[in-house]
Amino acid sequence: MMEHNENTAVQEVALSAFDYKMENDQAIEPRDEMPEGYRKHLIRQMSQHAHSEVIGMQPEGNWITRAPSLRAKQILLAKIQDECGHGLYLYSAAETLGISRSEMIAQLHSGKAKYSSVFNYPTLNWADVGAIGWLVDGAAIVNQVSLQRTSYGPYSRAMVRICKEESFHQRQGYEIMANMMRGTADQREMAQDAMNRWWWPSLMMFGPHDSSSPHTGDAFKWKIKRQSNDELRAKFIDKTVQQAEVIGLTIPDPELKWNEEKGHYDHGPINWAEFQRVIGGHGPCNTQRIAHHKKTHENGAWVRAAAAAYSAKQKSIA
Ligand code: BYC
Repeated sequence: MMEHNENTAVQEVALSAFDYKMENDQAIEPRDEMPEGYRKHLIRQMSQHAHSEVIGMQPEGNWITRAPSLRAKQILLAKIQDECGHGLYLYSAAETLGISRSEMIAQLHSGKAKYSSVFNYPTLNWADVGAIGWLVDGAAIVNQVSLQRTSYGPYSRAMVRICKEESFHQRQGYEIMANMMRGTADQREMAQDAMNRWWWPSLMMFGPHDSSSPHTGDAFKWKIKRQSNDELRAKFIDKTVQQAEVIGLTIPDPELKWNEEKGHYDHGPINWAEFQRVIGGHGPCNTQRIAHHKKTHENGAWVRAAAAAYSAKQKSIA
């Protein structure tokens, strides 16, 4: 009984240290005591973020062998490798919260863990590779720049590094779109068509409106999110409208209008029924994305076995 009381007292002191750090904007580190809800919230978000980076390699990977020039191919390869690296930083950061990488992968395969809705749409042609880099990475940066100040140290530090690489990705996509807009009428039409298909899924990346986002309350309380889904979406729209204008692309939203009072663009309604369908597993490519991940994971079993055997051997020598 005595021991129990002492443990409880120690835990209370540790949790008030958590509150102190929160109030004073100090990073929470892996060895710090933290509320169970905080730990679970982060595991959910960070693992889904990691899965998004890795699944996000698939739509672009389809175009490595079909890139229109050696230069374009080299750049695309480097970008996709970066996405893989981002996934690895994020899995490692999430592991500091007490979940293993294999558990996270099992949750992805069983459908318990989500990944970004946007990667369930197909890449039909080269303009789509441009639209992904420009719009999808562009949306990701807006979200991730904000996450650089998230309260969990390892997540925040991973974001700093990821954002540096992500800004190159966004420029890679914009360059493809700008080049196509300087090309033939057919190329301009392809670029506009890709824009039309990727615009709305990119807006959905920021998640539901604040009024229907169940996790936002806790995320703000624990300083995991510093800006809300709608605030970040508005930021993305404002900067992208200008970039579209410069290269002559039209945003596929007849209701898009500058709102002087708010200092932001107003936009038309987002199709949330489509969003729910896609995150519920019924988007155009959900089945294909998970099947490919499972197959690749199984094919990689020998690599994991070899790494484990090598590590055991090193330990036995030491
Ligand atoms: N897709 O209460 P909410 C990249 C889910 S990849 C799927 O607002 P939260 C790249 C949400 O998880 C970058 N699901 O949640 C890679 C929750 O469901 P659960 C990916 C979504 O967490 C390769 C439910 O809806 N970035 O850069 O407060 C090539 C309610 O939502 C989505 C990140 O992952 C969605 N779009 O806010 C190119 C950023 N939206 O978990 C590029 C990290 C919402 O209860 N994540 N849901 O089953 C975040 O910042 C936040 O988790 C979100 C959602 C803003 C996404």
